[in-house]
Amino acid sequence: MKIDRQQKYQGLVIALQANFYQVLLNQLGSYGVNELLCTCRTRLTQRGERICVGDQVEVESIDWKQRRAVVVSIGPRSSILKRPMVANCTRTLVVVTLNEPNLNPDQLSRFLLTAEAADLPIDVVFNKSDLVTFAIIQQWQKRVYKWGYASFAISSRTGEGLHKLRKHLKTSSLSVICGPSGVGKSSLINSLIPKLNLKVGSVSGRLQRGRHTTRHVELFPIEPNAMIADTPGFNRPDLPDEPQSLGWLFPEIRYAIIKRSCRFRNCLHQGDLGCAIGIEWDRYRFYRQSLEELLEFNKSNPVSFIRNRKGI
Ligand SMILES: Nc1nc2c(ncn2[C@@H]2O[C@H](COP(=O)(O)OP(=O)(O)O)[C@@H](O)[C@H]2O)c(=O)[nH]1
Ligand SMILES: [Mg+2]
Ligand SMILES: [Zn+2]
Repeated sequence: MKIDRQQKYQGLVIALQANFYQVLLNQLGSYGVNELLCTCRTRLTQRGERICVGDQVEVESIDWKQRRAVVVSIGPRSSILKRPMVANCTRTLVVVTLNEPNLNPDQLSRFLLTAEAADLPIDVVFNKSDLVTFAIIQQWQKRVYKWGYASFAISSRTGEGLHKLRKHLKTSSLSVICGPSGVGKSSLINSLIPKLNLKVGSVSGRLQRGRHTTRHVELFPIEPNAMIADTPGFNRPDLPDEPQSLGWLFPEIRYAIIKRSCRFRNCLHQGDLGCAIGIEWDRYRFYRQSLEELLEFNKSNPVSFIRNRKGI
């Protein structure tokens, strides 16, 4: 089989596994092929470039019969979400449940911080609405609204609330679904794209932690120009690197500072005199705890602190 070495195609990385990249071509190739399994030109990895799901890439050395090719360059990125690692996402949905598993507000906040660090629009999704009363959901929706987030109450089992969510997602080119395991992320994608039939796991045992069924990040189309990313669940996202910039990841702090700034520019918002934020807000305890964790970590890892400060 002759391989055309010159022909170049552009596409979107929709999945990666080990050293292979699944690339969805922006236009159909020979024999109607639209997906290629690719390796990556060694020069790219030598330069330290890392291909992520969501990257726009250029491929060549295409073997249309075997559906294989080689990635030769990566396009510029508009955003990067660190964990799950996804490039060019335009929205994050943090999915949680109030029951099976129970909601842990601090865990939800850690997911929100990761999404904030990527500077993306964020929504909270309360799944499994079939398992709790409307009043309880409403209470939580009001609470996260005060934190600064819009939310959706849905059930991927009964279909409740899905229509509104689908409409919302169609306006975004790449939405990433993240959240703890077992909350129904894969089930949600299955209900949004019924022909998909992704594997779902059941919530296991007394600990009510989900079994990790989804092992890789993968993109699926809701519409031709609106992709959605299923991601493996993980239960404790890392905090961002810098204590100084932690506050900026809380909408409550951002909004307060826009109205009136703190007396000192390097204020860490711990309720000191001259701080414009104060301590009378719902997530203050979580904020303080996260700040202390970061300060403690940086004290015991001075090298990583220096590295973080340089943005390496
Ligand atoms: N009652 C109820 N169960 C759900 C709903 N969505 C998902 N589940 C169940 O929750 C479990 C975990 O689902 P899965 O999609 O694998 O969660 P993931 O780990 O977040 O991807 C499975 O047993 C699903 O059947 C829902 O809306 N209501
Ligand atoms: Mg899953
Ligand atoms: Zn302050």
